[in-house]
Amino acid sequence: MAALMLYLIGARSAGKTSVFDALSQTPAGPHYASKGAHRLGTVKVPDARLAVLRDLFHPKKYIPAEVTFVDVALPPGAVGSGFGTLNAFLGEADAFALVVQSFGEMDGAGKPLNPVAQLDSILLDLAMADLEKIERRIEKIEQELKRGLKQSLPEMEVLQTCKTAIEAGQALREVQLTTEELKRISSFSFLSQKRVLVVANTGEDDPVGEKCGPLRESCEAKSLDFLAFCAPLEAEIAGLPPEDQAGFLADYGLDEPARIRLIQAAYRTLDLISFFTVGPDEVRAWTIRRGDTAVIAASKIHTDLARGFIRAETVASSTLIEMQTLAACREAGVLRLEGKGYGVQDGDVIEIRASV
Ligand SMILES: Nc1nc2c(ncn2[C@@H]2O[C@H](COP(=O)(O)OP(=O)(O)OP(=O)(O)O)[C@@H](O)[C@H]2O)c(=O)[nH]1
Ligand SMILES: [Mg+2]
Repeated sequence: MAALMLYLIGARSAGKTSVFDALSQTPAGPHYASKGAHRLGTVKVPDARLAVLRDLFHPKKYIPAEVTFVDVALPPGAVGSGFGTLNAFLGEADAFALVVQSFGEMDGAGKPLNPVAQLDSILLDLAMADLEKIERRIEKIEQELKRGLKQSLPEMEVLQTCKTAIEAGQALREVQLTTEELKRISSFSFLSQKRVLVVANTGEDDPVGEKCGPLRESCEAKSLDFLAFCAPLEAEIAGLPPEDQAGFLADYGLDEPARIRLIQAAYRTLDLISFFTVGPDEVRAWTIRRGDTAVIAASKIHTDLARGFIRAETVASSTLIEMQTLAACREAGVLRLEGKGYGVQDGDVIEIRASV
């Protein structure tokens, strides 16, 4: 699967670039790639289960899952005005990390800071960009209908449902659509349909976001994941040699970097889960979508494994960790033989049996 990308969005000066910098920071310096004026930071997804498996198998190679953050170079004024530009720049995102300024007194526009209003305004921008697209498409279809062309009627019905929802203040991700309906609008890449992780960029005086109550509640009401993240502090932590990090965290009353939670939350927001393959050569996490089947999982490893798929030998990583070895799992009868249609669970350890 091509790397799934979480785009950082938010109001002017909310701290998008600072969050990106903190995520890309390593003790050896920042690590990211560029795509035009956009910056792409691919980071490893910390996973305690995978780390334990590494300690059990002592593999030559250890490969965690990855997720990519994008600091989009939007033209000045793109957020809060031209919806067309938003569509052009954000359509490719798989999900959003919406950074909300939660430090200081004034926002980037020089007005008194109001994080809840800032969140609502960005969410509204996304919905309005969709509405504009929907209305334009509906007009086109109406013209077709006048000429007696009815093939787009089913699409029109879905678009009307979406339009009504947005006008009632809903995001498209909240609208219940059937698989068939979703398919009819998939090519639009609607922005308010994408999942959103809200990142409160807090001040250094509030690293855990104690002052973020109203924003937190607003996110809860909207069923959006919420996370407090102090970008400059996290950048500093990530830049320290590992042996110095614990002491630094303790000074701030933190038990682990928020960066870990942010990356894990991003992975969940993208609706991704991991399954693992283990052995003396390699302990590795593979990324699939929640609900993907065993044969899709096999295809991630190799197309031949999907083609010749016979069975997926499967055990939950928690069980393997308890029993220590695959042989012990097999003996105890907890190593299951699953077929092509098995819905892979997050943290499954899988060995594909295939005729190749
Ligand atoms: N005090 C404080 N300042 C911050 C924090 N995060 C960002 N800033 C400052 O806020 C300003 C804007 O931060 P950026 O990270 O560039 O924000 P941005 O959202 O990328 O801004 P644009 O891309 O210009 O819209 C910079 O001067 C940062 O130093 C923070 O957590 N605390
Ligand atoms: Mg920026």
